[in-house]
Amino acid sequence: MQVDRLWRNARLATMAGSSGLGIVERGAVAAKDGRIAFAGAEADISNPDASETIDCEGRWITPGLIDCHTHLVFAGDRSDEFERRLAGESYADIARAGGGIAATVRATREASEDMLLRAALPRLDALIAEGVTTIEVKSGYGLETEAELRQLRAARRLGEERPVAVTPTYLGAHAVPPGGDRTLYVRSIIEEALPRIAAESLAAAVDAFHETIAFTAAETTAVFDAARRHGLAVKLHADQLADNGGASLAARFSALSADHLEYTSEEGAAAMGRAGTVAVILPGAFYVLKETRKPPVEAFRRHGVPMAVATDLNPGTSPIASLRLCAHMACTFFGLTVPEALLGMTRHAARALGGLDRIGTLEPGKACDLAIWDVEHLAEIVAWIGPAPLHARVWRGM
Ligand code: DI6
Ligand code: FE
Repeated sequence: MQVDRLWRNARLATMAGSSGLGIVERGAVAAKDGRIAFAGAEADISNPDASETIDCEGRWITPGLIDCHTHLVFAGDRSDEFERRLAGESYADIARAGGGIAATVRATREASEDMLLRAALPRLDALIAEGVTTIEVKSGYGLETEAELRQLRAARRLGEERPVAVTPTYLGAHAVPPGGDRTLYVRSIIEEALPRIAAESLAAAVDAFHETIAFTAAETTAVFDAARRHGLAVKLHADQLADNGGASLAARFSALSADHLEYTSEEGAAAMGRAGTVAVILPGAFYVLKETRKPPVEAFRRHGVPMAVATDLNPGTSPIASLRLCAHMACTFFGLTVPEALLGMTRHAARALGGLDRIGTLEPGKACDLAIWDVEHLAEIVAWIGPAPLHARVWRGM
């Protein structure tokens, strides 16, 4: 077998197969033209002829990590809101006083595409430093067509500036623009923004914030119908603050994922299971908002709903640029097991992006995105808070 690079003397968690982590002791991975040519037991690779061979000295290799829910591109800073919350104001109080999402919208509208890009890069670099090789990035802080498109273009450029794959999502339905008319705004999403985003391939999916404080089921349905007409996948911020039937709505549209889900009912979880919709667990916002209601993890297990874990990185409710910390919190707060957390940052996160055929496991034909860990036990990846025990990160075989 003629390959470009061969990583040998490794332990693999391939995340492949229908259950478990796909562990291979004394394993090897080979890359050719940026893709995985081989992943398995070293003894099974026939006549390896590699331009470069790397001895992993028994280290663990997992697929590169995937952060499948971020709001990474925005301008401005809201750490004043952290202090205000410490002084007793609630997230809702601050929003009513013109802070919250509206504050980020003001700053984002004033920023050029270059400024948005420059502001986002350090946050992206923090994720890259812990082994992330694919991120999803949502718009939703422009709330007018041009500003939304600018966010999506900045997101796309992140993937030109750094060795990382970026999956952009259009979240025009994040909030009604400050001072705006909600009917007109939803119409502008459907008639103005979506056709342009589809024509310019600026987003792979469409998301909406379906909550009492944001968009109704009827509005969300109208946006999703339009997304479908343009051949775009959908995802949903669902049941974060109350049970609004968000999980069932997402399932009705065969959404790639429904995200947050703290208040999701048993029926909602069952509907997601039938639809194959991934549950994206976001403990960052739960922690920052000091919420107490936890997502129904046991119901997701019972109904065979794959669980992904993501940062929800945003300047308000989840100012967290560490996917590993969020995996740690998903275990501590919500009771995920370490294997569930690891699958949630790889295989199931890939599925939440509609990308399981390309990324998320160590299998021939997939992108050769690897995280090589300086750990004895895989649990160390999730157990420790602080710098990642990452030995090396490989993106597209390099
Ligand atoms: N879920 C959230 O918690 C937020 N957006 C969303 O879709 C909050 C975003 C912010 O406060 O900036
Ligand atoms: Fe979010």
